[in-house]
Amino acid sequence: MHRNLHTLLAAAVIWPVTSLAQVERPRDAEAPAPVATEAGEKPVELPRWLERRLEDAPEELREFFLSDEGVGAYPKPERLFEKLKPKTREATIAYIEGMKFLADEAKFDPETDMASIPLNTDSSSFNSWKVMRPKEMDPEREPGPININYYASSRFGIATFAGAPVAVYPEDLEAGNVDVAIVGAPLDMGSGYRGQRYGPQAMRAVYGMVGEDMATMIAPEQVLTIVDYGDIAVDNMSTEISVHHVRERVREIANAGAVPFIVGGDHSLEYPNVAALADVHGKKSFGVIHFDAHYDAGRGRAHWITHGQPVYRLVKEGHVDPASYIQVGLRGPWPGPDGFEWMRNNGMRYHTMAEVEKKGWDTVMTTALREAREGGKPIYISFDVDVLDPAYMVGTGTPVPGGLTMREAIPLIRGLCAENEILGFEIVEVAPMLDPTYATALNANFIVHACLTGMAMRKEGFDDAGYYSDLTTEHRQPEAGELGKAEGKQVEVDEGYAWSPPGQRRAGPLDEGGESPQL
Ligand SMILES: [Mn+2]
Repeated sequence: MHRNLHTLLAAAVIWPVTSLAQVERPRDAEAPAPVATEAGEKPVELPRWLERRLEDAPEELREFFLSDEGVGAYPKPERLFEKLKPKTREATIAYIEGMKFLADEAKFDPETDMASIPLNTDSSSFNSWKVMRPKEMDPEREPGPININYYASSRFGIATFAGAPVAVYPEDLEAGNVDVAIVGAPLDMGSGYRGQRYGPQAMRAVYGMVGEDMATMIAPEQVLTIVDYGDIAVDNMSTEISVHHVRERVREIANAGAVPFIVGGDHSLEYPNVAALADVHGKKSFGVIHFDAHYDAGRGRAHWITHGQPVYRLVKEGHVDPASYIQVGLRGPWPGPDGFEWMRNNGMRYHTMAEVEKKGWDTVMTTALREAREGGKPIYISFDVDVLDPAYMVGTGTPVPGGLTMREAIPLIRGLCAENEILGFEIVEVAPMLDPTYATALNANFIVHACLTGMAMRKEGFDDAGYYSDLTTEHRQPEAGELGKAEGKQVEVDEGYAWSPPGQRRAGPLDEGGESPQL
């Protein structure tokens, strides 16, 4: 799904292709030729037998074979050599011609390919998807968050993120001194596995984003001013156009002094979200903690932005310093060695589930929490829900087994958000239509809740991931019960308690000669 094209091509080359006309060429005295691979890697030496077989091959073919697209496309060139070894010289040449044919066919051809996708700029509705209503059309009101619920309880009425009041404009965020603006971004065009556009509405529809956190006895909505900032408009025919607008809107939230919490949508949103915060707070001024089964630093594909490439583009454009980027939860088949070497070479930290298997959860996560703090920078959290095990997160496009449990994820997120200044948070890849239960949206809400709780802890002065409420984590018996009794705080037993309403007392079990009512 996120594989490098050349790796796919190399894997696909398993059949011989009709040999092209052989061209005689003078023997090259210089051998063996080093194979060009990624910068910094050791060049691969061709075995002598293969070197001899290629001596008479056309120069062009030989050059191709020694390039990044030939042997260089193979993470393990020895495997290719093993495959070629039993072949005849002619069959070897034919095989390499086949490789070259596929590599050439995959490239852009100005004769037959569209270099860009043209848009109808004559359309009178070109910007209609994102044009904002003039404020003169609104009824006059004081700026600030608006409670749109007609019930005192937020559980009914009109669904909003966290049951929170809504804010419409940056002035509302400023006037309300809003701490957290939760905003939807229903974009799923950056993924081949769609349905993430339904994430925001599903997460508004179920509970779990606020309320008392039992570990800390802190209810984030009582400490933080939280609003629902609506959904950012997207053009679900174009990721490129959409991310441009998302960046403008996230920037608007951060400029108004609120922390944006972006509910996706697919992971291509990380690019505009982080770039927007770099616009406001400065490039490389904050770290990113990336929770994901995948590293999402793919590159070199036809589309500049997809849900598999935001990390590379953020690094490449200089918005984030890879040395302040921590990846957590990676597993499954992607990336291969080249991806890990890229992360290593660029100073990026990563904590895979393989590392958890090797060292244990507590050790690895203690390290991750320490690394986040040691950066000393504020942080942005990018939470791709596929970091969770599919048992807890069925509704996502690219699930990978062997992930985090909710019991592991909640304290980790809570701790990160308590110990660090949070500049922004995104939760992406929630595709609720893939889940016939409501668990996907529910668990996604509880992840957001964990971060809101951490931010509330920090605001209350509890900025330590190890903070727990004594009340909920220690029963203190028997001393507590004895004290309760001495202070008259214990329940007074009343056997007739629920048998009849007050004032209409009828025969109950306490009344002599009476009969117990039949229930
Ligand atoms: Mn991802």
